[in-house]
Amino acid sequence: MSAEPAGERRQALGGWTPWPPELADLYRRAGYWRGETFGDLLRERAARHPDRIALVGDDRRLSYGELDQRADRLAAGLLRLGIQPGDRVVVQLPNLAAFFEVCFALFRLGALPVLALPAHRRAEITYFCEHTEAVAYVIPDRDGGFDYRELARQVRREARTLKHVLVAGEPGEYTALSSLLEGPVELPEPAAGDVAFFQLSGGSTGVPKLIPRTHDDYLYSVRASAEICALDAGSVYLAVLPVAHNFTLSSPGSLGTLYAGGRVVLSRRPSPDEAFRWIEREQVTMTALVPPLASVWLEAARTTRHDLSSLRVLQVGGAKLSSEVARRVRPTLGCTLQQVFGMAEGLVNYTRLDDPDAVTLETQGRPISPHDEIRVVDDEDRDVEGGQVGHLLTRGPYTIRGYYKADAHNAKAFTRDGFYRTGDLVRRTPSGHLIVEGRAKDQINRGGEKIAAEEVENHVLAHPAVRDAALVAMPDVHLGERSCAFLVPRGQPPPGREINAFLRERGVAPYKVPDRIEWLETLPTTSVGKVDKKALRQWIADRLAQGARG
Ligand code: AMP
Ligand code: DBH
Repeated sequence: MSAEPAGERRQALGGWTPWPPELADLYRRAGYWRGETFGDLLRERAARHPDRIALVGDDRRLSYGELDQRADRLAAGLLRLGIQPGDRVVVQLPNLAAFFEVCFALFRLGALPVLALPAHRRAEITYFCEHTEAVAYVIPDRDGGFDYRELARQVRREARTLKHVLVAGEPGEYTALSSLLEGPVELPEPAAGDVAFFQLSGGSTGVPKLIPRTHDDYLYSVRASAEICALDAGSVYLAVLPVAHNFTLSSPGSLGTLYAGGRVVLSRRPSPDEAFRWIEREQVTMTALVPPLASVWLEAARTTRHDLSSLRVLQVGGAKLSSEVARRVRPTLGCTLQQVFGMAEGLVNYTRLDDPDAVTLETQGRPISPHDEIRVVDDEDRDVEGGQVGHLLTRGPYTIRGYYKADAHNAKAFTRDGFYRTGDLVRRTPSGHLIVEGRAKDQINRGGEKIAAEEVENHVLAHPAVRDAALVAMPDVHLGERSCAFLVPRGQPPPGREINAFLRERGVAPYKVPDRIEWLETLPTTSVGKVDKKALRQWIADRLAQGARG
């Protein structure tokens, strides 16, 4: 454990923006940043209750003691392999216990996990490897019918710094994680003020953005979240969404549950079939879903044979939950709804478990911390009148000051005084609760999966038959939004499926492939000559509404 203040120590890792020293001091004095690392946390819990079960999943049950030991032994093996403190390792694992073994081993070593999602493909993974100069890439052998070994072969051809591919599963051509467990060795002690890992942003620009999170700041958000959600040793948290996602990991998620000494249950798939079985079998008390999944669960719960009565809290977040669906949670599942409006960049808002129904059903909660600074501003960064809709800006003890190695973008994504421009349009109630009213960023929120329009447009523009491209959101009853690509052809437009096949070929994650393609002769522009995406959204929404009527 190291209580050394980050500002007074040379950062091994460049390319990230620490908090200003005055604020770092304030966050330490307020007791938010405690100089504790994730490695310390697990060590302490394992010493206190070694035999208690920490993780359940893929037919394994790991106690706190076992997880702690395996993290140490894996760290030793990784070190022997040549992975050094400060090295970056892209981790792309589904909901397996191995995810935690690997992350805690890297935390102990002071190497930095880069948390990819299982849905990412060659384009994203290669970019993460190159941008972070990663030395290793960790994959499952197969998951959900997809062969990650083949993906690793492709990534390896392009990512020059990559030295190792490690696999959770059958070894084959790659090193199996299980073969790396060695007798524990003396490990370096990372400082709590250092970057612990990289989280991903849904982004709104051409390339995905990486979010550097320190032990100090992330652990504060985890600890405070566990308190807000009243987690304790009796809590059983079911991870349904990918474990690497910020929501599932930290709000309070699996890390919050481990913090509280509870049990984390890992569901490989989010379907009610599998999840309901886990809820009954492990007496799950809490889980977290995106809105479309919440609707599917509510439908399935009406006729299920499984006993779901252990469930006390259902969290819903990642995209706006309609109050109609919100209203069905208690009558159908008999548990408390908690709305969660968060972002991997930091700020997380929760409705509190004892909030009145009006707040829980109609708002997206309020911030974790008394030191979360919130501003709601107009287009010129002037604070709006109370209760008006405006852009949400925030800074605080667990909100980043800049993306990793992204100076040009940071100059736009943060104000000069360090507020993060969330890109969300919100309204603040007199009680300080936020209501998400829309979005100003160029992004599609496809049922909680964020798609950066520009990133997809760039991929589409690489197709020889496409002259111009604009990706916009279109309304969808199930997912809230889906993506529609408006394309201008060079000559004869090819069939839309050819464009989509082209994107898959380029290794773009499937959720980013446009749900619909419309060909136009030109893209409409605004008076200042920018593509008029508002008009395109309106056009496709009208078109869909007509279709629904007619
Ligand atoms: P990211 O920055 O990729 O982690 O995505 C965070 C974004 O997801 C937020 O800025 C919002 O746009 C969106 N989001 C998350 N939770 C909610 C919610 N409960 N309601 C509406 N939007 C949400
Ligand atoms: O959507 C998100 O990114 C999100 C949602 C809820 C998040 O990062 C979080 C909670 O921490």
